[in-house]
Amino acid sequence: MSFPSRQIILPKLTVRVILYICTAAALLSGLTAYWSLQGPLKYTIEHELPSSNPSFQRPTQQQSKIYPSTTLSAPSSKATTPFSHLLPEDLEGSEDVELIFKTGATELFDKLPVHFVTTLTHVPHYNIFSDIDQKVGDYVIHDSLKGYNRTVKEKNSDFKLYLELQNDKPLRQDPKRLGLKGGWELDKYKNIYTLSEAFKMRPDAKWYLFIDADTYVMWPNLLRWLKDKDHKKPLYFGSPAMFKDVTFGHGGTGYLVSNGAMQEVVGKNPDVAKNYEDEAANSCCGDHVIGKLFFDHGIELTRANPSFNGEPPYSVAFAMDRWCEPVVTFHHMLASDVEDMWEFERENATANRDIIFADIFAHFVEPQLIEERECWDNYSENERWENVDGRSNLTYADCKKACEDDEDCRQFMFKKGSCKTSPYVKAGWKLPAGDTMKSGWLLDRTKALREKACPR
Ligand SMILES: *[C@@H]1O[C@H](CO)[C@@H](O)[C@H](O)[C@H]1NC(C)=O
Ligand SMILES: *[C@@H]1O[C@H](CO)[C@@H](O)[C@H](O)[C@H]1NC(C)=O
Ligand SMILES: *[C@@H]1O[C@H](CO)[C@@H](O)[C@H](O)[C@H]1NC(C)=O
Ligand SMILES: CC(=O)N[C@H]1CO[C@H](CO)[C@@H](O)[C@@H]1O
Repeated sequence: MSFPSRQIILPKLTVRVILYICTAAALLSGLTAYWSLQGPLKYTIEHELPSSNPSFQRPTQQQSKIYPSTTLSAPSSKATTPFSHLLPEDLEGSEDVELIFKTGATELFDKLPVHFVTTLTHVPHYNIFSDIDQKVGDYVIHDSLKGYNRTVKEKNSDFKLYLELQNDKPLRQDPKRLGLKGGWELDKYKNIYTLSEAFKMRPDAKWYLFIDADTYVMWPNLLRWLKDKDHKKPLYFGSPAMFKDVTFGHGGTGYLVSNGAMQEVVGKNPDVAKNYEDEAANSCCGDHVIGKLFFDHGIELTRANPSFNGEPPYSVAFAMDRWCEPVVTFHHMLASDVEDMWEFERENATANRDIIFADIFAHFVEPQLIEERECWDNYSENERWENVDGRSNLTYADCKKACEDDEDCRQFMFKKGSCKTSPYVKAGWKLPAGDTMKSGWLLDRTKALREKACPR
């Protein structure tokens, strides 16, 4: 069975994102060269790290949160304790990783707070960067663009939102209520300053993981994944995307940088971000600027997909290629998705065993698969026919037959005039009431997927 080796990221964005497509349409045109290169895993296997001290220290003042206690135990008023069945040594290595969230003032309150009660209850070191200095409770949010050339900020129209945010701050107006736009235009300028500031704030972390506010990290999986990697080497991991001939780690999927790489790039030149201001202005996106930065310093991206994964559980393309691989990240996670995944992880994370894609399938996808669903987008991608003359009278049954006749097909989607099939299995999403799209799965074939046992 053969799968497409290159897939476009943008058309695969979630339905929720597609709802905003009108706003984004103008921008999409500039992004047609933004590809994700899927393929088999290829990790550089490094020698074993010395085992680190599992006891958790009080973080320094520049941490985004001042931790109330020196242990990971939750206050007793909480119903459950995160990973209560895991021993501290199962989270060994937490001290070595700095987690960096990159967000923006217009989305922050929608996406970030859920992490305060989930992810960040067991991540001891992190920082949050946005486009304005602010606080959320005890959490300090840093303005990632403070150091950006002032004259340029005032002249470049991409900074319109940034200047508005700073001007409106004393007025205490929520940017969401004001309907401020321009978050996307501003975004690409943030990554490089976020990277250099994060390093200056904590230069002794072994690893720096950069994610967005709608990224979910499976923390115990990440720590295990890091165990055979050498932080002293200049390493840059991520899920490959490409722009202007530079392969870079896709930002929402998360990119991971070793201390060795940080020393090489920022340690030796603390003002390096300034040199990339022009690059940012001419780039599609901030994660590309990071790729260019490392490329210019001779550090190439090491492929970390499918473990570093750009989809939420409902649009992951399940097939054999990733079935037994550990999951490290999910992207496009709404706050409720983060909570769901957190509960699942809390129940299912075990000391010596990764949560793999097959586990996600079993918990999030398979229970949802029934023969057919009305008003449902199953994200099938291979076109069988679409609005072709004379095809408009073809039916759901014709579409199902097209899938059955193709031995690789596992699911299909039908809407009048259009039939799409797919070798992957995806749960997909319920559509707004009244939508006539209908999805079907060939259950004998989706069950066959489950028969593959993974080595444990
Ligand atoms: C900021 O940019 C302006 C215009 O490009 C330049 O003249 C100025 O030297 C820059 N300032 C700094 C501090 O780099
Ligand atoms: C995960 O935890 C749930 C309980 O929340 C349990 O029902 C399920 O069997 C577990 N899944 C796995 C793969 O262990
Ligand atoms: C579908 O429509 C085309 C022309 O619109 C016609 O030629 C064909 O016979 C129709 N097929 C069926 C199965 O009704
Ligand atoms: C995610 C995705 O590709 N969804 C598609 C499902 O099928 C409809 C109809 O063809 C497309 O419009 C969606 O884009």
